[in-house]
Amino acid sequence: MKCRVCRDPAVIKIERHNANFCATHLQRLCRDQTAKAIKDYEMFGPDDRILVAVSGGKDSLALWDILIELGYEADGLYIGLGIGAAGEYSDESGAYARSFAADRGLRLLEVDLVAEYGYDIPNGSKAAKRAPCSACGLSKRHLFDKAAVDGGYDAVATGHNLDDEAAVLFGNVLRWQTEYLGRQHPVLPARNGFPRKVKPLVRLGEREMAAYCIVGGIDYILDECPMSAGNKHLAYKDALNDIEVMSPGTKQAFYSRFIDHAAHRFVDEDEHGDAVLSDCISCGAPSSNEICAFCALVERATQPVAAPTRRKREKAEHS
Ligand code: Q46
Ligand code: ZN
Ligand code: ZN
Repeated sequence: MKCRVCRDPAVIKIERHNANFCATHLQRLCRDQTAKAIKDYEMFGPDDRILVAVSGGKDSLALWDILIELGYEADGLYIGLGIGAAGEYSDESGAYARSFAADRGLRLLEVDLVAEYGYDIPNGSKAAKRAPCSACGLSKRHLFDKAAVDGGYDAVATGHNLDDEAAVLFGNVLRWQTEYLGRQHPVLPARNGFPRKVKPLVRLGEREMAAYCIVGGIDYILDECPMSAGNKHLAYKDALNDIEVMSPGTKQAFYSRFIDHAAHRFVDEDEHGDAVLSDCISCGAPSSNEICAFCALVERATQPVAAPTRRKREKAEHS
């Protein structure tokens, strides 16, 4: 197996390009594909300051590395979510993010949910009666937006890759959730007081991102989030991978052609897109209600869990 570019021994075969790549040319491919996505979708310019949402996983660390290699000014933000037994999954993820930043002299901002807001995702989501990923997504979105606005960043960049985005698109299409289809574009412009959001890795798959980290000596947390079990997107990814084996390139075509030719048709379906917002009376963030969804979540997540009623106790004892 030889590299398509230099004929040295290859480290990866990428079926959808019908080509093999050595370590050097895999790195170049990943950087070129990211640069192409940034340019084609007009994500940001050379003088923009970028805030990278860093989880300690392969995608976000690879993204941060690539942006720095491409010459962008990019800081990271890690949010401690308190996930895992005694928060240990989050502690470990944070350690990878910190050591990546320290080794390269990069600036990593941090927010800790427990220390600063009084709840973690496993317990807070239960108290607020929300699915963990829903409470987690809401918390992360709010805190990334806030950090970007407070820090004067021009865009928030996340490490969503082609597999992630194709799986979300697949799920939205299966159920024809047209209001979500309008928000699948890899660039959401700044509006209503929210910062611009971009996904520069949409031309790269999960395997390439893992290989990019391995050949570049980027250590990342290998375990999936323990709360992701049962997540429908994992099943959608598996289904798309089966199709990809039969027909390499389908995943990329499914996603890119939708974005390039059809996504604009659904923008008006996003009912929140042009809503007139006021300031949350608690935190000042843009909100369609008096209190924003995040502050409402914090309020519910930090409420002491009510003791079970006598009826529930008796039911539990007899079950
Ligand atoms: S971290 Fe959070 Fe993910 Fe874990 S709880 Fe769900 S949303 S799966 S990207
Ligand atoms: Zn090569
Ligand atoms: Zn608020």
